[in-house]
Amino acid sequence: MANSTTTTTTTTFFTFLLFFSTVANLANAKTHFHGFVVHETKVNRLCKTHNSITVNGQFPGPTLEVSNGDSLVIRVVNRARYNVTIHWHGVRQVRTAWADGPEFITQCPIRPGGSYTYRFTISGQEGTLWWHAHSSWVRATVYGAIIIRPRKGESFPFAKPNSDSVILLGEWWDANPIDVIREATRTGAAPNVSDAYTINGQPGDLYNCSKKDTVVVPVSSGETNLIRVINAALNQQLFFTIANHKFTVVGADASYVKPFTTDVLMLGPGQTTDVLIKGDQPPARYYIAARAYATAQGAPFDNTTTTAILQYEAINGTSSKPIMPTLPAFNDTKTATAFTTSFRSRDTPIVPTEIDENLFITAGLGINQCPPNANPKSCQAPNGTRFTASMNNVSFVLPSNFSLLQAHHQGIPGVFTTDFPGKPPVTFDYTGNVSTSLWQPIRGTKVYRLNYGANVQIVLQGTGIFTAENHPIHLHGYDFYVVAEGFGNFNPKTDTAKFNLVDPPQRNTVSLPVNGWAVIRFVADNPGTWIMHCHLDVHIGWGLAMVFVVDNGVGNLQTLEQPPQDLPTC
Ligand SMILES: *[C@@H]1O[C@H](CO)[C@@H](O)[C@H](O)[C@H]1NC(C)=O
Ligand SMILES: *[C@@H]1O[C@H](CO)[C@@H](O)[C@H](O)[C@H]1NC(C)=O
Ligand SMILES: *[C@@H]1O[C@H](CO)[C@@H](O)[C@H](O)[C@H]1NC(C)=O
Ligand SMILES: *[C@@H]1O[C@H](CO)[C@@H](O)[C@H](O)[C@H]1NC(C)=O
Ligand SMILES: *[C@@H]1O[C@H](CO)[C@@H](O)[C@H](O)[C@H]1NC(C)=O
Ligand SMILES: *[C@@H]1O[C@H](CO)[C@@H](O)[C@H](O)[C@H]1NC(C)=O
Ligand SMILES: *[C@@H]1O[C@H](CO)[C@@H](O)[C@H](O)[C@H]1NC(C)=O
Ligand SMILES: *[C@@H]1O[C@H](CO)[C@@H](O)[C@H](O)[C@H]1NC(C)=O
Ligand SMILES: *[C@@H]1O[C@H](CO)[C@@H](O)[C@H](O)[C@H]1NC(C)=O
Ligand SMILES: *[C@@H]1O[C@H](CO)[C@@H](O)[C@H](O)[C@H]1NC(C)=O
Ligand SMILES: [Cu+2]
Repeated sequence: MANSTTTTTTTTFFTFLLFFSTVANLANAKTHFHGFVVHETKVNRLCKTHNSITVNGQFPGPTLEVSNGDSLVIRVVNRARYNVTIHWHGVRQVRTAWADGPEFITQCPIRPGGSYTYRFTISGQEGTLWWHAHSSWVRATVYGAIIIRPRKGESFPFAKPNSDSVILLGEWWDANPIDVIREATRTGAAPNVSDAYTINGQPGDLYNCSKKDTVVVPVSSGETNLIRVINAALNQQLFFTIANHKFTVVGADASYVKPFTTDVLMLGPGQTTDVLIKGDQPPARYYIAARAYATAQGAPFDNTTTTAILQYEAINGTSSKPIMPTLPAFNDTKTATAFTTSFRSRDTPIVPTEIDENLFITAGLGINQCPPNANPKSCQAPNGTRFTASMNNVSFVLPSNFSLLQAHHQGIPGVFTTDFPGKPPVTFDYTGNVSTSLWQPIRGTKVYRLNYGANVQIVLQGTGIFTAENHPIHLHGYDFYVVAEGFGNFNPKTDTAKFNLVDPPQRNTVSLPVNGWAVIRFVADNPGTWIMHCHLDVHIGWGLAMVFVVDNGVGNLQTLEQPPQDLPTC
């Protein structure tokens, strides 16, 4: 199946690197060159063969292994029939917003037959990130892991594990995922749910025709494995567990955390969690399993379970039946919350305290009424409507003639407006029974402008419009501190006292609790146009997004680089 093609090996250019910094150990930093050819490949899953879009014929795509401080040069050639861009999820892209990837935000799509070379440097991040297509639903099969190890001569802030493995959780449709989203765009209804979840591209034992391909993760008695878990699913938060084994969580979203132990992880799409597991159980075969954490009341979801097998070295063959773990109930918000509130930054970071921009942003679904003369086929959400979603009542619309970054950089008018509201236009009981008169947002390509270096706080407030739901909110270009989260409506009088300004975790994707709120802080020290969106692709398509335009600061080091020569045009 996987006819992997050339990925160019690592090369070092000392002279090139001298540009970046004068830090002595940078002489160890490397530049990694890769070629990503996006094309159709036959992939057989659930007893059927599909022509899936892949990178280099691999599904999941190639793993990028780098060290903190390294640079990457990745030439992407699009030989597929869809527009494609690649996003390096969680990579800060300091001054290199042109390489971030979301279509129509930082670049126009790479059209079929086109190519684009992404150039960026990893700085100050260690752990696990990932890359994925950021165009329509192409990322259903176009994704892979990014492993960032400590710089040469530096070490993990924990005993060196004996082995290191990646678990990419994905979602599989027994259909062309692009057809699935196009159908939903046409009808206005929710897209079909997936038919399987996957671990490293394989559904596992519990699905038809999957047994012989089930992923096996080896473990040796007494040894410690570092497992890098990534939720690459399109639309579903997932619980993750291994029978009879405990996890020690050591990192998330490429930042280290104070180690804590747990039996189960919950990851929203976009999030990564690095865990240590010990081979401390009787040699046997144990299921690794993931299934949905589903919070939208009454909404259909894929309720299947994906598995892989943790197999002790001492066990021969595949005869013994693996031991199955118990997974939390699909609606076990208590377990999800216990997990998400256990994170503490490993070190004592400098959390911004003097806030320059105090924003309050609601996030939730909505309903668009159809005009009386509309074709009923295009209004198949409940009661002849169309689904939508918004932040502060603005349903985000992508531009089509220029990327926002180009428009911003070149001063092209008419592509966006800078009137994204810093607070909800109407105050209401966000998590109560919201009057249907408030359900229909406006549409717009509205951005919020930030001065370079501004200290930003955002209260993200979920709404109960149509149905409350947990939303994984992802910010491009930044890691932010999650200083607090809670249920109900955020109350500044009582909730501010609960902020953790001592050791809050740094993340790029926060799990916004169902019918609740989360407060994040960051320093706007990276110029560019940065989208903040729900990482459930069904919601981003409905407009659950907004964009920050961060201005340049003073001098070169605070200024966006010039656009690359080969930047695609629209
Ligand atoms: C979505 O599901 C419906 C009902 O099962 C099916 O008829 C339709 O073909 C599916 N759509 C796609 C694009 O697979
Ligand atoms: C497996 O195949 C059988 C027979 O075709 C079918 O009845 C069953 O629903 C399938 N199970 C799954 C999980 O798809
Ligand atoms: C999944 O949903 C189907 C129907 O939608 C139901 O028949 C089945 O029992 C559910 N499975 C689990 C594990 O809840
Ligand atoms: C596994 O196989 C090896 C070689 O075939 C054999 O020496 C060993 O005893 C086997 N171990 C178990 C636990 O069956
Ligand atoms: C979770 O779902 C079960 C049924 O599947 C239901 O009995 C229970 O009340 C639900 N719990 C919550 C917190 O919604
Ligand atoms: C649909 O209309 C019915 C009858 O007017 C109403 O009871 C129900 O709440 C509506 N549902 C939605 C989702 O608007
Ligand atoms: C770009 O598209 C927008 C929206 O369609 C339009 O208003 C604007 O004039 C266009 N800008 C240029 C320079 O073509
Ligand atoms: C929500 O409010 C509407 C209108 O006031 C009312 O008809 C409906 O019964 C309420 N629903 C709930 C669950 O309280
Ligand atoms: C959103 O804006 C529309 C149009 O002005 C309005 O009808 C609706 O009530 C607003 N909803 C909220 C939640 O602000
Ligand atoms: C592909 O991108 C171009 C802009 O670069 C756009 O005009 C076109 O509509 C896109 N195609 C699809 C199928 O979205
Ligand atoms: Cu969402």
